[in-house]
Amino acid sequence: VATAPVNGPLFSVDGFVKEFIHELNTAQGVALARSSVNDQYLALARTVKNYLMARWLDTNRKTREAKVKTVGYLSAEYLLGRQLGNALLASDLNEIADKGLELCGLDLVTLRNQEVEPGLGNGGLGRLAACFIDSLATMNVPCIGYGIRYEYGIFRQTFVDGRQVEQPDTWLALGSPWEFPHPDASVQVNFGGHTEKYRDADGKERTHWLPDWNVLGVPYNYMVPGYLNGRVNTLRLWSAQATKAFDLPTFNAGDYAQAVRAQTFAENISKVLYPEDSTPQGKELRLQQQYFFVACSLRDFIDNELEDDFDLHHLDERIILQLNDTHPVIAVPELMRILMDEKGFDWDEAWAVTTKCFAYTCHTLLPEALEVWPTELLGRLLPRHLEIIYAINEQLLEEVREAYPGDELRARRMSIIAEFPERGVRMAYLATYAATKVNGVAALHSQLLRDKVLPDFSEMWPDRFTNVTNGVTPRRFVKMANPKLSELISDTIGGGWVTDLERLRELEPFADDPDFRAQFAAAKDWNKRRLAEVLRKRDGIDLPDGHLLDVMVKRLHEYKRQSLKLLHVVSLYEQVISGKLPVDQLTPRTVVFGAKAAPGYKMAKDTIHLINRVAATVSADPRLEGRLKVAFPANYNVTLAEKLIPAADLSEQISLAGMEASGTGNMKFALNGALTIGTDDGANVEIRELVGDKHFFLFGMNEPQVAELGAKGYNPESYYEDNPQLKAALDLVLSGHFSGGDQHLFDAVVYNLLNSDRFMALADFQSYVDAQARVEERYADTDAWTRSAVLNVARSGFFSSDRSMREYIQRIWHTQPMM
Ligand code: DL6
Repeated sequence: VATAPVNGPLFSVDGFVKEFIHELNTAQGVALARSSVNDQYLALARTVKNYLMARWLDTNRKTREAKVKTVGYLSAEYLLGRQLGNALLASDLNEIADKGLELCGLDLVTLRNQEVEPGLGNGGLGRLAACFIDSLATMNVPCIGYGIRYEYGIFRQTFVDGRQVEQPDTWLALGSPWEFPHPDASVQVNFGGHTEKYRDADGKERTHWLPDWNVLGVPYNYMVPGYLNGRVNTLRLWSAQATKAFDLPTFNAGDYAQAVRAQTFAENISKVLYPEDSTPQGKELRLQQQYFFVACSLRDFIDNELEDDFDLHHLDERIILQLNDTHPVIAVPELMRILMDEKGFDWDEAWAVTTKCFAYTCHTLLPEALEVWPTELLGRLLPRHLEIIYAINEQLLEEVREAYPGDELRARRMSIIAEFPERGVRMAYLATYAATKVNGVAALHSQLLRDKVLPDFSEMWPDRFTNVTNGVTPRRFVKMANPKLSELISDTIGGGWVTDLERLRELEPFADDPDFRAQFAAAKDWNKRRLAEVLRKRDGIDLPDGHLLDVMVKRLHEYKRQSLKLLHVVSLYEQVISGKLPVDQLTPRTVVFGAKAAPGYKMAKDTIHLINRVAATVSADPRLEGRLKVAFPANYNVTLAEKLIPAADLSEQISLAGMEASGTGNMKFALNGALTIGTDDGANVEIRELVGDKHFFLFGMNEPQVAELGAKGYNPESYYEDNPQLKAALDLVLSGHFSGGDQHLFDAVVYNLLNSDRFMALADFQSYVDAQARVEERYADTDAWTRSAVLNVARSGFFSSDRSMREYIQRIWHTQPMM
């Protein structure tokens, strides 16, 4: 699908070198001989950007001219990862850049490593958004990603004495070559104040919002290049600025702090990403962020992307606004407000348009992760929006009462306004009522969403609910992250799989080909050596050769059950040091954890501390003879994921069934030839169905069993009492063995498991240990293991985000790719 060259000179190595040196000299103002690695990286980034530029302008022009429907993806998070490698891949410039830089005496890998990744997301939800926009560009589908340009992204995690200490993420400090600020296109966003009623010229009652403060949203555009297709979509992130730079008289009077107070206040809005994964903090600033970016985005689309004379009654013909979780849901009353208060629509007209323009994706099952904004706060920040929400709710309740006469309890259950523990707006209900479609992110999740989270809504509007199982981009997570495996796949079945991932199926017969398996295993070994080098340099961690690489990387959360993995490690260790298990019977294994905890989440931080203490003790104990090692590199991020996942043998997906909405790490591991040990949760269910039971290590209770145990009354301590292996592991922690003799350091973690264990780690312990024994058995048979690994790759093509996007397009968005 290569397109005609748009700006020619870069197509030759000479052309590349000229452009690169030109950028170095003119944009960085240095000669090659005097340039730093950062100068070189910036010049290279600009060179690639220049190459993409003509395509970007071309995409924008054609899309405008075609007046086609665009996807407006509204997401508070985009966890993009490094940009350079992806841009080189998308534009097929890797080889030219490599050769050109060599002529300059430089090394492409070194320059790529100079880039600081924009960590504008917390985890799965933000990374999913990044995968989706990559797929849409690759599939030629018009899309604008809208979000926030946080000055500080997800915190940089460090460990001090094994405890997590957060550092600010200064991703912009060394320059940000990928963005295009457009202060000239800034948008004003209002907050606070009150509303007033008045009569318009036709005598109709209308409402004014008289806000009392405002900020400016400055758009920063980023390129989203499609893979080798010449399309470059746009990601538009908003940065908050004060409407007034600073107060000059106050400044001149010497009160410098007061002079910039308003500016600081305004700019705080896009200062920092909320480091929360699944529990909302009732923070005013967060609601400001949410309204800020959706208000900017709607204004931008209506004023700048549509023709001046466009009739907004047909807005749905030009945009579908996808709500990535509840964070952007305030866009619903905002669109109603624009249509009614600014464009003169009646309520019914505005509602008819609004309900055609939104679709909502829910990404959670945890009740505490469903946002509820106190009406007091919402009314104070956005008084007009609260009025509109009340009116929407009245209409909803009227419909409910009409459909279920006399069922007042149901009406109360379905109300958008919660009355307890305080009066608040249930954003998920608002989204569900307003959206054309509501989807969960894996088959099991969508079913539980219908049956348990939104049962009344799904009963009343069954057709509104659908499932789209998540996916990941094969460009970044296979082609770029795993070059050796990609080469092997392309040599075997051709290169078409990169944009048609189901073609990986063609690899199935090769699982039985010893030659192919040997090459497959060689690629895995290469990835392990590459990882070893990264961890040595980055973290001072030595990765032993020849170990089963057992990896658990994801946010630290109790429901994900890092503690269960840790109990397994402690148990293996305990059995060896107590003489129950001869060390030579232990499968040589390195367990790698990677996890950030939300800074305010004490249990998660205590668990990190314990993991680090166990890692230090186990790895240093000579009795283990190098057979068991635990590594916990700090600051797990997309860049590290790209090295860790391709090297892994075993993927740990061990959440309590019914808790993980989907997971996307699980897909990345399977696509890179790791076998999964996992529960029947989220997308694990579909992975297991596709790769086959034999090639997936299932353990633990399923969701109905979890529900049954919960209903019966769960007593974690009984598992401790009844299972000597589990008891010995927990007792070892309680003995102070991992805490220099301090018997109470980890009380919070251990007694939480013994007394409460909300996510039933102890109930699933034995089943997990048994599954790990099956893992070891299979691993001992190298051929059988590699065969399973090949089949995991061959059968995981379904998990491409291109497939997810196709499903959204067909069932939710009804957009068309451009030719
Ligand atoms: O859908 C993307 C991702 C899922 O894969 C994870 O299972 C899920 O935990 C995550 N959800 C969130 C929830 N945030 N909120 N609210 O991050 O979404």
